[in-house]
Amino acid sequence: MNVPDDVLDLARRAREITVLTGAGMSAESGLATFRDAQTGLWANQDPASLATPEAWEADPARVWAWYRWRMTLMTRAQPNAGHRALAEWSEAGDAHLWVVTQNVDDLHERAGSDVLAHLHGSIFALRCSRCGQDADAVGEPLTEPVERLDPPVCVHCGGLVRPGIVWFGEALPQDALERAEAATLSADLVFVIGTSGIVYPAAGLPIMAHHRGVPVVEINPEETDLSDIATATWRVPAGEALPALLTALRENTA
Ligand code: BJW
Ligand code: ZN
Repeated sequence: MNVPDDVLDLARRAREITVLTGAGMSAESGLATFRDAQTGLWANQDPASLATPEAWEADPARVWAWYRWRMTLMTRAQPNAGHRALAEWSEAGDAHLWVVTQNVDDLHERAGSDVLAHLHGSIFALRCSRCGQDADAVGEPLTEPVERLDPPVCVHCGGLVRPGIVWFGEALPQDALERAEAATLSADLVFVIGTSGIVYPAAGLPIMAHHRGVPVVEINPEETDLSDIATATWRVPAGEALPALLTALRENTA
């Protein structure tokens, strides 16, 4: 695959690169993106209506069943060629890469990347919804989806255990957001990969970079809310684009 000249040129010159990833990064690992049509038990449900504190308060067993099944799918999934190329680039290239992800899976880490910030938390980092203490009781593995499943109970206070992710209306982890902002401000290039760019404050990061004159490269098969501020756009899947970019960079420096 040919790498567009403008993308290659920007990548070749950059020394500090911040990479913001979204659900499209894991699509080629077989994980549905957040705004893809849901399938099976959740076919008629809007995921945004499940990812809220209100949905949890109203029916924790319904919300826990969804997350428990997604944990199973994320555990079964393997990092794809895009995750692996980012990890290799980070280790092998002249540039330093800071990976900032909105994804709640662990596929960047399993490919070998150090993730600077999980802006929306991790699905595997469970905590008590009442006292906030970390919890490790995930309950029985789920081998098929179910409509309802009682969440585990906190050993400290008897509250319900919830996934350690950020729902709509909840604050992002302050330390993760601060690290992501600092990396965005110090970057000389920002990649935005596989995100629709509609969820804030994450989508504000590349916009902030753009306003400071930092070039932004978007890798996404579709146009997004961030396309207008991108210096260069590359309309291909991440799992094809990133290995091709890494190969081209290596050829360039050989
Ligand atoms: C491919 C591909 C391939 C496909 N290769 N690409 C204005 C400013 C600030 C905030 C707001 C605002 N207006 C509204 C808000 C509030 C709200 C918000 O942003 N709402 C918008 C919908 C308008 N934000 C919040 O509530 C945040 N909190 C907050 O603002 O707190 C304030 C506060 C401060 C102090 C105290 C209290 C509160 C929290 C946001 C939390 C988001 N959480 C979720 C769920 C996480 C858990 C879970 O997974 O269930 O995070 S929502 C969901 O969206 C998930 C994702 O991380 C996030 C972003 O989605 P993403 O990754 O972009 O996925 P998709 O599906 O949208 O797009 C996939 C893309 O991939 C597509 O473009 C495809 O084309 C592409 N693609 N295949 C490359 N192979
Ligand atoms: Zn508790």
